[in-house]
Amino acid sequence: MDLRNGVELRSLGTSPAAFKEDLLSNLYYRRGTTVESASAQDAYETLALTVRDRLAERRARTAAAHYAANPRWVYYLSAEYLLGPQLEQNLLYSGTAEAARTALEACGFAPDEIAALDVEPGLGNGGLGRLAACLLDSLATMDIPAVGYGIRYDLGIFKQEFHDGRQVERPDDWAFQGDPWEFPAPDDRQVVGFYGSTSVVGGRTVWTPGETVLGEPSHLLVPGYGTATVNIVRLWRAQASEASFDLTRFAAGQYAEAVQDAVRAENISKVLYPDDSTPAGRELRLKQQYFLVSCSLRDIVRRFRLRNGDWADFASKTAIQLNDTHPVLAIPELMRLLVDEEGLDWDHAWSLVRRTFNYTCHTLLPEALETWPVDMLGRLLPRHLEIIYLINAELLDEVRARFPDDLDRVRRMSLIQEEPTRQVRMANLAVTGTTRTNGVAALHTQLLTSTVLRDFHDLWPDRFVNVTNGVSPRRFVRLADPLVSALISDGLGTDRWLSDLSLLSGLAPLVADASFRSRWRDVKRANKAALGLGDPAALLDVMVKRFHEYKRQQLKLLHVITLYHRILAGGYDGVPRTVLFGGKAAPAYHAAKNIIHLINAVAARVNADPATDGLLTVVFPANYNITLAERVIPAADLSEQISMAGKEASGTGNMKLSLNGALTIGTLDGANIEIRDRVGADNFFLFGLNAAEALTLRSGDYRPRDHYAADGELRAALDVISAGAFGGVGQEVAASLLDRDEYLTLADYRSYVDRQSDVDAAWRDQERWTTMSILNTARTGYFSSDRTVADYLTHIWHASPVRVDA
Ligand code: GPK
Repeated sequence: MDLRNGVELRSLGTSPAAFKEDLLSNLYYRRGTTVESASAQDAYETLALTVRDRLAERRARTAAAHYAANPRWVYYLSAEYLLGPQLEQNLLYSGTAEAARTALEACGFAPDEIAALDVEPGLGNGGLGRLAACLLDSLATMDIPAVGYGIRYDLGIFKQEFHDGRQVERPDDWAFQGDPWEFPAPDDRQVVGFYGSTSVVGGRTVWTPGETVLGEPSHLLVPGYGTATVNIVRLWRAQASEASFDLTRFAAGQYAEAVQDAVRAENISKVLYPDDSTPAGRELRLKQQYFLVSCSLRDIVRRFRLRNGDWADFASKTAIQLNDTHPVLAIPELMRLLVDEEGLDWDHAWSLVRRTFNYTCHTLLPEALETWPVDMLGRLLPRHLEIIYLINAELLDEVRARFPDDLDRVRRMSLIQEEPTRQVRMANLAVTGTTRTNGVAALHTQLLTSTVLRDFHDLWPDRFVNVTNGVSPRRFVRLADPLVSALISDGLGTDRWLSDLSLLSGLAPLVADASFRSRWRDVKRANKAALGLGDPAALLDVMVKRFHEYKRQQLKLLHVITLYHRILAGGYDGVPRTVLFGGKAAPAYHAAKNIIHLINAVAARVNADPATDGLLTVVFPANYNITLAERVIPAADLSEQISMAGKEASGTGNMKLSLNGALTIGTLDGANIEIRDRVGADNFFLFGLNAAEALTLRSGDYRPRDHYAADGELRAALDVISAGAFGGVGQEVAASLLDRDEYLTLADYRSYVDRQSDVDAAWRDQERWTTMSILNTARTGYFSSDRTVADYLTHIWHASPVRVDA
């Protein structure tokens, strides 16, 4: 392909010989060492460069094609990305996995040992961050010109360790060896302002910041699968400007003081906030959010100007998706750029802003809707607060015009909460400043529009749409489970399902084929053996996700204790199980950390008791992350999706597990409902209250002790916990369940435990189980993030593919 500057790209070969030649040349010229003296780290970094070069070539073609097309771009703004390990992905997408293995071996390196050095960038907390990564994967696969913007945290999500069963958090210095996948782009650095004051000069408002920080970008390649498109994710790192080093103080021996301003500046991208679904009310977090927004918008404007001259075209060339409220300051920031810096009139600017942005909401927990103290926001970003007030005045005029004499509605919808303290409501700002607001599963969108965002839905019903989440089949089927992927391709006679997951429906007739069923079982068994936790013949019962009381790991634990009691009572008739927990709790979330501690205590007791041998094992590998998810998910037989109905926005682990052939036990919550609709009620273990029933019970006088009194097994389980059989932590957990039980754990206990007996019955008939398992995979092709992206394109982004020549 002829690039813009007339340079013909040479095509790097993907044969083992060509790969080996480049591997050696990179080892000599770029790593500066030799085969004889190379360490494993040298080999890893050289391998990464050799693979990266092959994608970089496609990236250059992609950039040229995009530049020529001047398309509408999709920009994804997200404070979190959980990209997962890069090496295996890039080997697969560049088609060099085999060549690399052969070349490494020929040079005397051990491929598996070297691959193990790949560190995943843990730049997110949980579902929201992984969804962002899956959407980027699908955007590239579908040839959509797109850029993800985020923060390059020095320290990612903490490493979880268990000390005496308690969660201990360790810093995750993920890039301390350097990150071979990253391209720094210092020329594109931006200057970000904070604090200061505003004044009016010649009719225009000017903000004079009191402090400035540099944002330095670097990018990672985001290859599409089965296409030449390679997009990027651009991550910003805070850097102190030269002026913040105080040479005078340094010369005077005041070393700490000399660098204090620089340290403060660089702290902005130092660490990912490890909260999940709860806003951390901290000024540094607000600084992070503005830092991301300010750098990214300036970059977007720079890119727009490369091809366009007229602001009137901005919205037709730019679709910016706000991933939850974290980047919502982009709304006032773009108003500021357009009105104050570019001199557009307010109404024109507002029309462009509203047509550029869209907003995805990921929660229903009222406590998770971000608000910022007016004082803090006004001090940190004085001009933005003024702009928010101006937007609010127009909003409230519209509300009063539509709903005269409804003062309470005006109060509820205002961008400013007055009581008990003055706060800016970021979700209200998000809906007001965008074309579309979407929920992430059908039930979620319905509950959003009827509860937390109801007033906005009354005013602007057309702004709301549902886009059900999805997951990347490349990462979570092909990379995670090569064995089942090969079997699927064999069964379908093609591997095209990897970019058209609806083809999985072709597996359904194969349930009638006894040899296919037996191969399917063998694969599951092999995956369990490879995981190496528990007996591969036992049912692997998996609950992996962040720890949160609404997700109800405590309910699963009550079930485990009940099974243990049944075993101790003798004559146990349940099937052998390995129960696997995985997940982290926010460091400040005391109740969730208690549940982790209690699970570990119960596991220690159960596993040490010879009575449970061959019947029940409880495992809790520490530090659940994408790397571990890719080993656990393909091995799972049973997927636990047991949140209190009406609390889990969607869930995406539920999709990954079902796609890999695990059966679900779950409530009618989030995307569970859509999964059940597709796999069929017979292939899904449903239990518990639905969202309406849960809401009714919660708003009446729910009395958890009535369930305790009425149910002997439940009582026995809670009694041993309260009695301190698993340590003092148990008393706290039991008291919280008996006294409050915010998430109706006790109300759903009996239904859950009884449904687990149906799971046992299904498992005993292995042919039946295998049929159900295959049908789960065959019927969940809908949950590909390719379909999710297609929905965003149709309903929200209205952007088109640009093909890149191979
Ligand atoms: C929702 F609000 C949040 C949050 O702060 N972090 C997060 O991971 C999750 N989420 C939801 O809890 C899931 O139900 C959902 O599937 C996921 O976001 C992606 O939409």
